[in-house]
Amino acid sequence: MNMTKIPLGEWVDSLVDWITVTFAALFSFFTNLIDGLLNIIVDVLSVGPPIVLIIVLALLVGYTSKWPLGIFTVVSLLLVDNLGYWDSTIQTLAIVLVSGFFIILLGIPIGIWCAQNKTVQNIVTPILDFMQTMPAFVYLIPSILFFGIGVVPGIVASFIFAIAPAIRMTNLGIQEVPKDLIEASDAFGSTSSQKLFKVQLPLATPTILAGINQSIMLALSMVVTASLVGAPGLGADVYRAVSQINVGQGFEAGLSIVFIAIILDRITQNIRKPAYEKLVSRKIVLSIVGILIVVAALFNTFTKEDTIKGTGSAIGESTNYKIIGIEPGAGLMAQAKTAMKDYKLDNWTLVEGSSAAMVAELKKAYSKKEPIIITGWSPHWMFASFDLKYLDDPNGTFGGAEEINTLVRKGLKEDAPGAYTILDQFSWDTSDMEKVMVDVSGGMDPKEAADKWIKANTDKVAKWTKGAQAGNGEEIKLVYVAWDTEIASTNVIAKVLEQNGYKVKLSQVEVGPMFAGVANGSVDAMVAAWLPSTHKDYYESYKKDLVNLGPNLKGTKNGIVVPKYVDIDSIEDLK
Ligand code: PBE
Repeated sequence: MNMTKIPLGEWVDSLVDWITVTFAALFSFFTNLIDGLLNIIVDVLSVGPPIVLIIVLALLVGYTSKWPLGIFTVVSLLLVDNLGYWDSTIQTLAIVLVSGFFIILLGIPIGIWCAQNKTVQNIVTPILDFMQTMPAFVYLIPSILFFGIGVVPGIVASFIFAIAPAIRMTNLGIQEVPKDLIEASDAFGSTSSQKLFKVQLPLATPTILAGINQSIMLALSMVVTASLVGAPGLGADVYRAVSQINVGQGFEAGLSIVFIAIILDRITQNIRKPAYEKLVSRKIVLSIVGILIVVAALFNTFTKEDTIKGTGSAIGESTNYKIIGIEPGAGLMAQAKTAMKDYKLDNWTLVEGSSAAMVAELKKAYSKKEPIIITGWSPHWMFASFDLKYLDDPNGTFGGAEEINTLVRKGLKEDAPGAYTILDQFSWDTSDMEKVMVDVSGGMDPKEAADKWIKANTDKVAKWTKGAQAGNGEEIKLVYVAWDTEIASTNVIAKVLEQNGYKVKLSQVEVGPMFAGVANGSVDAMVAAWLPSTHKDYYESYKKDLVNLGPNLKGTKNGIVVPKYVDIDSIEDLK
């Protein structure tokens, strides 16, 4: 049956476009609000040396959940600090606290409303089901467009993902209040707000708190996902570890998340009936915590002023000292970090995320002619779509022109000689690759774009397949990272292999796994090794276990890129 596809995706696209434009002012208000709140919390949490916060948290955990857990808190947080994850931990705590704040602010009133009004409940319940089951990744996409790359889209996505239990449990808690108590309070002629605040809410508190506890745990579970769009913290450490297959770092950062989870869980679970309530009343403890927060905040506002002034550059001020990066494991990111050291860009941060998020951010800034600084590489379609320039790199940190190499697993030559020959002979020019990239960036399916290029370049393809024996439906597994360059090349070579009798399976992975996969033979080949500089580290660690078939493309370039309207020319101008 040949029915036209319902353009649901297109509709959502145009809806999101429309929202992005129409509510731009509102979104930038929220971005600033959330960012501001987050900064305050980070400042407050890091007001003294780590041990201050460790002691405060330990006392709080001990007070709510008995002294052994207090000691556990001290030991575990000292370990986190010792391993070097303290700053990340603060970031993660702050992200969870901000999401938690908004969850409480909105979740409880909505829950109450649901409990009081059947219609509202009937409308809200399916929405909550939808929010909880839609994969959380999906929220990240519009969030980047609305709130830009960084921590804010991560917080928004966590909020959407995590608010449901708070609403549901508030609703449930209130509905579970025994009927006779309600009748009694009605009989005494209490108004509905008296009934709510004096009877329903107090009785529902345990259930409500259980909901908040669950919501906060869910928000914490989102930190790794949020790091894909540039949220810093322990989640970013885990993501970086995956992307570079760094088992040790992954374990350390993961363990730190576990500690934070235990601490937050115990505090929120037991705060209603603290273990030592008889010794010190809850009111006193909460007041002390409140006073500490206020003192820390005041201390910050008075000491902060003069640290920022004097070091600023105009371009730094207007971009918030941010360089928008890509996947944490990319060679380009390692180069950018080295460049920041070489050029002494101490007060700048390199935002980790993904190539797609970086491009989204570029598009957004470009349409408003706002300054933006990104990590970039060529060939790339963005140079055709936007007026961009590389910043001069007088120190040569980004290396010179490079080649993209084809790497295959050992033994492929014997197992699939035809595929080996084609992979070996595969080579094209930047202009070829750009044609495929432009089509893909314009919305064409990568497979289709590859097919189109192949049809238009039969002579080139004939050279690749010359003398190659045809396959017999053997499976060839190709790996690649979702960089625009690699999406283009991998799809083209995949199609050519298919046309020559192979069954090709493509897997999209992170950088480290791409090299590791070819080296350990679990996949057959990749056409994405940028050498000699970009992927030097990966290549050095895996080269003895793989076969290098040489370059498939020459003349690539990496660097720091800005739109032409940005008034600087060299990386040195960022200082
Ligand atoms: N790149 C594109 C990759 C290689 C391909 C420059 C973003 C990297 O930095 O690892």
